[in-house]
Amino acid sequence: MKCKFCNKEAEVTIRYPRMHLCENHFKEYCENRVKNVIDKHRLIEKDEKLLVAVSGGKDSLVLAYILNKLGYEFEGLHIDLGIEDYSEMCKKSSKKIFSEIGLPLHIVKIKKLLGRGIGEVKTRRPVCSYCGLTKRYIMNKFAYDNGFTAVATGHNLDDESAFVFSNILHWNIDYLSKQGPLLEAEDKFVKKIKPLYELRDKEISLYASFAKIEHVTKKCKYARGATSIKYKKFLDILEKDNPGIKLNFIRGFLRNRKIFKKKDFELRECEICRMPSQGKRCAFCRFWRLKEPLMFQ
Ligand code: Q46
Ligand code: ZN
Ligand code: ZN
Repeated sequence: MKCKFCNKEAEVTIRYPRMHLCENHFKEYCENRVKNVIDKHRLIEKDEKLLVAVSGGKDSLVLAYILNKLGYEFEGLHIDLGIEDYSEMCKKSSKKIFSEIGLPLHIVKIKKLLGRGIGEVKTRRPVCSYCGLTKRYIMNKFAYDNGFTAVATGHNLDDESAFVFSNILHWNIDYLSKQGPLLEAEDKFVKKIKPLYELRDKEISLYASFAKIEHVTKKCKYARGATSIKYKKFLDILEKDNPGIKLNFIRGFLRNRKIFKKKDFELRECEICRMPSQGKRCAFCRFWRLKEPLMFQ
């Protein structure tokens, strides 16, 4: 089978939109998809001071690689979660890609900052729940303290369709109203963007292997049993018989998202860190029992 755009043998078949592509045209197709999402949703403004959060996994490293290829200027942030050799591998892959693209990478070490790594806190709360809280808080606070105007993350089509699907299933309207490739800045919350919003998991893996992007394939030991995996598997079954269903689901959701609009919470300032909070102290300062704010300047 020949590539749709040149005479070379096709290496990849995309089922929706259906086409056969050679390696180079497949990479170009992925890069164009990212560019289209950025332009369509106006994710990156002209003078944006952009921070790209990288975990060491394929998604965020492909994101950094493609944004650099598309000519965007940015700096990276890697959060070292302190999960034994897994975190060491993640840090190594993140450093490698940033040294290859020649852009600065900041590394924040949770253990050094908070005394314990993820998984070392005695709590009834599931590890992934406080890991997520910690990552979201640090990404935003680091960006805010250092004058970044946007934070990009590597969430892809499979992550986002599973997230929307599970939240519709449970009618978590609060989560749905603000879900999408762009979350505008508000108060001390820096703008969040997801340029890989329309790229599939498999496409990103293939891109990483064609572009020879070394990334961590080992799963974090706490990932087992995450409910999002079940929803992803279910959507994969649907996609198999109905190519394009995830993309159409997520695009339809964005067109109709306003029906989930809920009144915003009144936010006040956390008495410890002065970041927006629903209560006297924000969830992050409460969980880590902080007496002083974390500062990243
Ligand atoms: S790193 Fe953290 Fe994930 Fe590990 S502890 Fe859970 S949330 S699984 S993306
Ligand atoms: Zn080709
Ligand atoms: Zn706080």
